[in-house]
Amino acid sequence: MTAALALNDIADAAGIALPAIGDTASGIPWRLRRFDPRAALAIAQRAGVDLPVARLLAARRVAAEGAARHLKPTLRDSLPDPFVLTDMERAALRIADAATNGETVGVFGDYDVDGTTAAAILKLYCDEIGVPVAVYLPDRVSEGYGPSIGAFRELAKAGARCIVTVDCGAAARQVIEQASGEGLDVVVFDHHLTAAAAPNALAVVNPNRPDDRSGLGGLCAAAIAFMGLVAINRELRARGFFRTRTEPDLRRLLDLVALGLVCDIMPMTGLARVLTAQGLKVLDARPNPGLAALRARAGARGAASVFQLGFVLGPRINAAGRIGHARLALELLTTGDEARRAALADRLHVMNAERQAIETSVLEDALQIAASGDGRTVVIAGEGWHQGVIGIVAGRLKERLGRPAVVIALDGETGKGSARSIEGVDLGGAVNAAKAEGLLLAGGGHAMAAGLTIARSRIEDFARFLEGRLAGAVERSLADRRLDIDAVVGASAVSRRFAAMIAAAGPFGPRNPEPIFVLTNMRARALKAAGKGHIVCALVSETGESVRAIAFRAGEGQLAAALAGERMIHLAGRIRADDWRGGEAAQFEIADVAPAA
Ligand SMILES: [Mn+2]
Repeated sequence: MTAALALNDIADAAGIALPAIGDTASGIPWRLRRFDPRAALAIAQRAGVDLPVARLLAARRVAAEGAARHLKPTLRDSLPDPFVLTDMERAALRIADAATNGETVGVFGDYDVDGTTAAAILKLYCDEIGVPVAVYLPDRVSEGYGPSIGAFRELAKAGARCIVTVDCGAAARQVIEQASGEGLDVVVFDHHLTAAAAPNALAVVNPNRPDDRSGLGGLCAAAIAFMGLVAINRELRARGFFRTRTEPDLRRLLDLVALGLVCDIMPMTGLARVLTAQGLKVLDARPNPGLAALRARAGARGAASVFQLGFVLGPRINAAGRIGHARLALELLTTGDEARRAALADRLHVMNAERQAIETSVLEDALQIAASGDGRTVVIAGEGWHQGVIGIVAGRLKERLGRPAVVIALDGETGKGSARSIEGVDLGGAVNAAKAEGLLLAGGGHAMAAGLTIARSRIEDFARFLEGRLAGAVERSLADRRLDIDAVVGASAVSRRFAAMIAAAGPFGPRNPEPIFVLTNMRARALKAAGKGHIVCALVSETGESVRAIAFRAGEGQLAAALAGERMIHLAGRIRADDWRGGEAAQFEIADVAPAA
């Protein structure tokens, strides 16, 4: 029996309820994701896909007309004319002028993954077409985020009259106006939402500026830079630039674009999803040599995946900017020297391990301090904490405690803080309000993440302010938590074939969540510890069908307890190809467990 047949009876019953369950191991109730059964049927008919997959697409609001293309995303179908971005034409013409005149192009980037990959994309392109290029990436600690006049002057000294800022610049009004006054043409490739008016630059390409109508607000800086290259390449082709040179194949840069998109946590919908899907193919077939070296050094196995981008390559690229300098990562991604590449991959790999060790030690300190508080928000400050890891630690703290967390690294009489929120709690808004109240020296951010500078003497006041402002929203957010289930399936759905069908709806990420399925009335047998706290087991159905399953990082927590003892249970989880074992293997990756009532 094929997976599809086994699933049809379930998929047809659109209104099927979840089985009666007891308390879940996570403590979070399960809820069946809503979808329109007629839309699912239309998708199944128009796109010729099995109903279970049509149902996933309907739940993700994919239209029937676009469903076939959704499952085979191509740039040809999805890439808009880059000129739909406000100011892109001016930007492309200026950079094309630089190329035809043999001018040096200056690039000012950022120390995070998106900023580094965006800078690398521009540099690789210029290198390939023989245009001199100078890149400046700021130091996270000594310079901080965004351009400075000093950096611009350094690029000017290297010969650049045209400077492209990537992943920054949208809020750098003063610096850019000063640079323009000194005769520099500044082009901004950014995606950050800012309250202030766009700077008076030669061109400000930013899908999130108020007068942009491109609808591409979900692109990161690396993707904007890629759109820029599409435009520049077209312009140079029209000027006959490639009559005497080979035209670069821009698709080869897509693995870097995908890395930027995933690490900047962009919504996996629309063009961002298509670019990521194509980027993953590039990473498998003809990867950036630096990424290939890093992947090999990390011992990553199996096909390229969003997981590899976000959890293997991303952290290693980021480690450079956190505890070394981002220029190491840029060099890894752009050098033509194989020995140098291997040395850099090794260095970033080691730096990442160092970063992990620092992070663990700060996290342990922070958790200890947090244990003494009982608020709905967490504000923690410490002496001697590495500024490069406080953002990650705030994120971990938020995950562990299920509350918004602010982590402040104190240095003398002031501290720099990083804040991470939970769904539905506007932490950035609260930080802005605290700044307006005079509690902060500096601060700003988005709903989910913010940064701040604070005087040591105001930390308690700030903590009280945050608690007063956010406690209600945190309570509501915690009470509303649900695990969204896509469908209840039979054991035979855990197959390579079905896993491949689901994967075609990916890559998954924000706004395109990976489907979660429920297996009912199973018993977990042959439990084995594996790797770093994982549990591997066989799930056996009432009719004796057996499914291989794994619970990652289950350790000795609630999930492990719920799996033990061969009780009758329901399981929520993902169905994936098992690249570890390879071949036709598939497995059920357990997300949560509930006792069968
Ligand atoms: Mn970015």
